[in-house]
Amino acid sequence: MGSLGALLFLLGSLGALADVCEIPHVDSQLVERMGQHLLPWMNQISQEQLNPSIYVGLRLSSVQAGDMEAFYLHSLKLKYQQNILGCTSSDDCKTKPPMGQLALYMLALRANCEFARGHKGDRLVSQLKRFLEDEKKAIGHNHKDYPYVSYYQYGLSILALCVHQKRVHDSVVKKLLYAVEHDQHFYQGTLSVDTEAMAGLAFACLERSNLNPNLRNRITLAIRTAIGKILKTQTSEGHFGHVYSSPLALQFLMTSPMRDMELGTACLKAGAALLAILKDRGFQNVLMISTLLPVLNHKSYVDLISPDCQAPRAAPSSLLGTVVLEPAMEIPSQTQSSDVIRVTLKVPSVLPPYRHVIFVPAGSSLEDVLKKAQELWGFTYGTKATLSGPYLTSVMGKEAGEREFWQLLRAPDTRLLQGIAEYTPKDGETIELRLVSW
Ligand code: B12
Repeated sequence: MGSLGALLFLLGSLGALADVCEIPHVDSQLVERMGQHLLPWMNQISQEQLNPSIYVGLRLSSVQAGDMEAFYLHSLKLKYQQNILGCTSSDDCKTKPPMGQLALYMLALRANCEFARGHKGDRLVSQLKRFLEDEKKAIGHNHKDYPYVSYYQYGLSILALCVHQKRVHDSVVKKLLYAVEHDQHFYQGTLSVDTEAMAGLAFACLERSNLNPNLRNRITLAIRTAIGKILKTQTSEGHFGHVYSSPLALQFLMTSPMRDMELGTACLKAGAALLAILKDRGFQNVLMISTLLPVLNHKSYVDLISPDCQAPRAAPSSLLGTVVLEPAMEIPSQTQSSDVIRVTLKVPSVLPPYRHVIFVPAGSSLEDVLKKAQELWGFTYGTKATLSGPYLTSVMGKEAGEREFWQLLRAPDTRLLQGIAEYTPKDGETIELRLVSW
């Protein structure tokens, strides 16, 4: 081929790339480095730390964790199946893992090419269906009330049942359709990109599986609506919403067979922005990494409808296009220097309001600041373990009530994009903990 031919070929392939949702090529070393972050978590198999999202992320990615994968799935089964079988009445179930986690566990089973079958499978399916019915009732006939838990977990549960080819009633799907059609995934005036993307993934699965044929046209339209809304959130750097909502948004956008220049260009830009962050070692949170890994492998949760069951796992590292993870020689830790920084901690939502200057080593997390304040300056707080890390539940003895939460802000009014374990305040910052409704 002459040089003009080569140029035309290149332009042609770039053109083809830019009208469907694809991201730029990712260097396998970068993917491996990110996968490495999951290994220490896979060694923690205490009930609290087990996270089905890790397993799903790995199985939809080009990295493999060898024998640890099978062992991890086994631990997940022990945890969740014990819970499912032990849960006979809805009262029992209050102390059990949240339904969204059971949904993620179902995704993990499917990622291992298993269907929810038999006594245990049936229990799992009926629990999720019951959860969806309860949520549907909470939303109410006129769609004006809120689900008890969240639309995010509502969408996730429909998705999980769908990849197992389990049909939910049209009335259940209609609530999620209505939410997308009527902008109900907004919070404090901003679209929750993750919630919209999760709904989109559920619809994409339903559309492909044709489980609710009566709603087919409405589902197709809702997918387009969700795509349009997410595209509108793209920032000048390229993220959908912001850096941490881009991975799930991309998973959803990648499911679209639509050929559209705006979509193609937006995805390339979002992918390039994520890669720049990756090169800068930007992702530490295990949930985020496990959501991003499939994207880097051009996959999404919808691929769990028919996962690749032929490809060998945990085989030699020479498998074409795959990387078998080995523990890194040195696990990078948070860089803490001998410099000391000054952070002001402010809690106006309690009486008397709390305000104190705390000195911590540079590089400390917000959690370190809270600990120091608790140790030395009369501050108290409580957390609960979640799949995203420690979630702040109470401050100065005040527990967040139903539909309330302790919001993390940098003064005067910037919402933090990370939780207490990951956010590292800068010298001179004021951090506010504010009790708000959501
Ligand atoms: C719904 C939701 C909320 C709800 C949770 C209440 C509820 N009943 O669901 C509300 C609005 C209260 C909320 C608050 C916050 N959220 Co939020 N939230 C979500 C969302 C959309 C779904 C979570 C979920 O159901 N997961 C599925 C279930 C199965 O997993 P789970 O572990 O059992 O779920 C629990 C935790 O996720 C926890 N949770 C929710 N948000 C956060 C944030 C952090 C940092 C932690 C540790 C836990 C946590 O609430 C869930 C229900 O109990 C996720 C999006 C996502 N991709 O995960 C963002 C997400 C987890 N939230 C995020 C953030 C930043 C926050 C806040 C820190 C915002 C702020 N500035 O205050 C606060 C948490 C502050 C605190 N007190 O510690 C980020 C975390 C990014 C990161 N780097 O890790 C995410 C990923 C959104 C995003 N793309 O930016 N959130």
